[in-house]
Amino acid sequence: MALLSFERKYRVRGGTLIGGDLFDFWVGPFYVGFFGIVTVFCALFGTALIIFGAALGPTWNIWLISINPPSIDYKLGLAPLREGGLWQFITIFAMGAFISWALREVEICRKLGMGYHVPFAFGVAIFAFAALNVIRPFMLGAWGHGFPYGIYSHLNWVWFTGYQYENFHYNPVHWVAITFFFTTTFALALHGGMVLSAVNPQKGQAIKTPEHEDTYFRDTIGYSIGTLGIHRLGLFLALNAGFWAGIGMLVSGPIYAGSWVEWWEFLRVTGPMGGN
Ligand code: 07D
Repeated sequence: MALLSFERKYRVRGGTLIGGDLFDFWVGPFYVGFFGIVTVFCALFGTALIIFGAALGPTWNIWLISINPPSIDYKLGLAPLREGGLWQFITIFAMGAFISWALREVEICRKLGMGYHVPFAFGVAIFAFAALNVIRPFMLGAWGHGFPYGIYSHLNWVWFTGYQYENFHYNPVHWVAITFFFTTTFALALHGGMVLSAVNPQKGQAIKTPEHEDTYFRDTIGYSIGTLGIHRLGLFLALNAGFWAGIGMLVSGPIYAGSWVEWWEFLRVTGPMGGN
C-alpha cells in the first residue's frame, strides 16, 4: 500500500484542542491544526526578526551574527528594538512556536488514541530553553541574563556564565545532567547496536527476534531489561538530562550565586575530605 493511502486510514477527524474542525486538515503528509498555523506564524515571524536584526549590522558573517538581549539596566521591562527589544520579541515568538508545536503533537496523539509521551518529552526541552531565557532571567530580575541568539555569541555566554561561578564542572546539578546525557547516548548506542545486530545476522542466518536480544544481554551482564523496558529507560534517561540541565541553571544565580568550587568546602569541615 502506498504510504499516503495507508496514512489516510489514520486521518481521523477530531481530537483538536481548539477551533473544532476549522483547521482539522492535512497538507500533503502534514497535519495542520490551529497549532500548526500558530507554529508556522511564530517561526516565520521570529526568523524574519532575526534576519532584520542581522540586517541592522554590523556583520553578515554567519558565525558572528548575534541578536543580543537588553542590558540588565532594563531589568524586566521592554527595551527599544535595537537595544534588546528584538531579542525579547524573538524569545516570545520562539516560546510561541515551541509551545504550539507541543500542542500540535498533543492533538495528533489524541487523534491516534496514543499516549502523550512525545509532547511531554518535547515539553522538557522547552523547559530547558525557558529555564535559560525566561525563568532564570525573571528570577534574577533582568532579561539581560538570557543568552544571545548567535553561534559564537551563545558559546561566549556559556563560557562567561560558567566562569561566573568559578568552575561550572563543580556544579553538582550540572554533573547530574551531564551524567544523564552521557548515559542516554550509551543506552541508545547499546540499544541501536543490539537491534541492528539482530536484524543483520551472519550470511545464511535468519533474522533474530527480541528473544535473542534478551538472551544476549542475559549472557553478557546477567539481565535484560526487555523490549518495552529499554524504551522506558531511554525516555527516563533523556528526560532527566534536559530536566536537570535546566534545574542546574536555575540554581546557579537565583539560588546560589557563589563559586561552585567553594560550595564543596563544607566537605573539608565535615566530610570525607578528612576535616582539613
Ligand atoms: C536548551 C534546547 C531546547 C530546544 C528547543 C527546541 C531551536 C532554537 C532558535 C530561539 C537543553 C529547538 C530550539 C530550534 C530556536 C532561536 C533563535 C536544551 C536546550 C526548545 N557542559 N553549561 C549545559 C556539558 C561546561 C554551562 C547543558 C558537558 C563548563 C552553562 C549540558 C561539559 C562550563 C550551561 C552541558 C560541560 C559550562 C551549560 C546543555 C564538559 C563553561 C547552560 C545541554 C564535558 C565554562 C546549559 C539548560 C542542554 C544548560 C549547559 C554539558 C562543561 C557552563 C548538561 C558535557 C565547565 C552556562 N552543559 N559547561 O541542557 O544547562 O540543553 O542549559 O565539559 O546554560 Mg555545561
